[in-house]
Amino acid sequence: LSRILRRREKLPQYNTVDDAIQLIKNSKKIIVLSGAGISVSCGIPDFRSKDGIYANLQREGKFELDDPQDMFDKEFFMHNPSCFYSFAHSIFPSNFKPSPSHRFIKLLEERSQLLRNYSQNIDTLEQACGIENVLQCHGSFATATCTDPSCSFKAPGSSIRQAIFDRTVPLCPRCKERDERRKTGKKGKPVGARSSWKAGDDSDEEDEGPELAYGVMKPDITFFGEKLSDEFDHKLLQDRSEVDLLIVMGTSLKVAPVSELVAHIPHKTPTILINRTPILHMQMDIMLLGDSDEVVKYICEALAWKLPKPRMSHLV
Ligand code: CNA
Repeated sequence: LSRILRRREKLPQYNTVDDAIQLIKNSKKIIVLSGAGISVSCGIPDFRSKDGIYANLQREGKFELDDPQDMFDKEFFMHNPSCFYSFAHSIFPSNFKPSPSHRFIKLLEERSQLLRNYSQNIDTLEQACGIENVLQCHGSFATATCTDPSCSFKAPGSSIRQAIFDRTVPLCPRCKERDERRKTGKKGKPVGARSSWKAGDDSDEEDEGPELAYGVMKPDITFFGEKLSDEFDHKLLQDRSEVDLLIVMGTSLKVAPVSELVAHIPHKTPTILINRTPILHMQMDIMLLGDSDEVVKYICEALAWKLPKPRMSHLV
């Protein structure tokens, strides 16, 4: 559609790799919409590739999920947090290094060409790479919050790190303290959290119907069934009038509302997709198909740009 509209309005058409290179060279307000694909070369699988997390969860079958998406579903988590915590160690940002694709985004920022990086990733590799103008649309492991809405205790992600690697469920220290006080004051059963939750333990302590995981610490990553922060809408509203190029990188654009960003920017804004697989449900002006690291290296070579050295300053 954007092509047709642009043709009708006699706006320039963009089709080739050279067009992409010139657009990247000359644009001053670039939005980069990135996804799990740009962290695959760092050793973090994406969701939907054939060797991604969903396929692995299905293949291994050890978590007995009806749908692999349940692993990141809020309602499922509230019934069975131990399932997520048996698995979370494999995606927790620890020794991962930013990829050339992250460094390319940093380079755009250093060149004052980056309007904003809208990242769907939760691995905090943007911060590790020193990208400042980033919005982590789906949150990150940098912080964690208690699932009990009457508590909502917030702590740094590092406070649940050990539990993640031990594959146990981290309980909220504030709720634990409150429960202790209740117990000693003999004021009855604590609300929600079971004090002895362990990975793989999904037995009910008492047969009182399904118990919800109140009083459990949950990393501040957006699960299915959770709303995005208002910041996404606010920033997009602000950026859509300024953006002069959209680069979509390493994402299947299957997760709304972030995927809708593409439709919310003006149709005259050129769009470039850098991805291993094509995207057919949304119109892009130019598709550069392949590993994003290789594509950005090619672009940098053509422009005689040097990728910045990776910085390693982990948030978690
Ligand atoms: P996705 O749906 O798994 O899509 C990933 C896309 O990247 C696919 O289209 C792949 O073809 C493509 N791809 C894979 N490897 C490469 C590569 N080397 N170079 C270029 N493209 C590649 O993941 P999305 O990001 O689209 O989905 C959004 C989800 C994924 C968000 O909610 C994230 O939180 C979630 N996620 C994040 C991480 C992470 O933080 N690293 C990892 C896994 C999932």
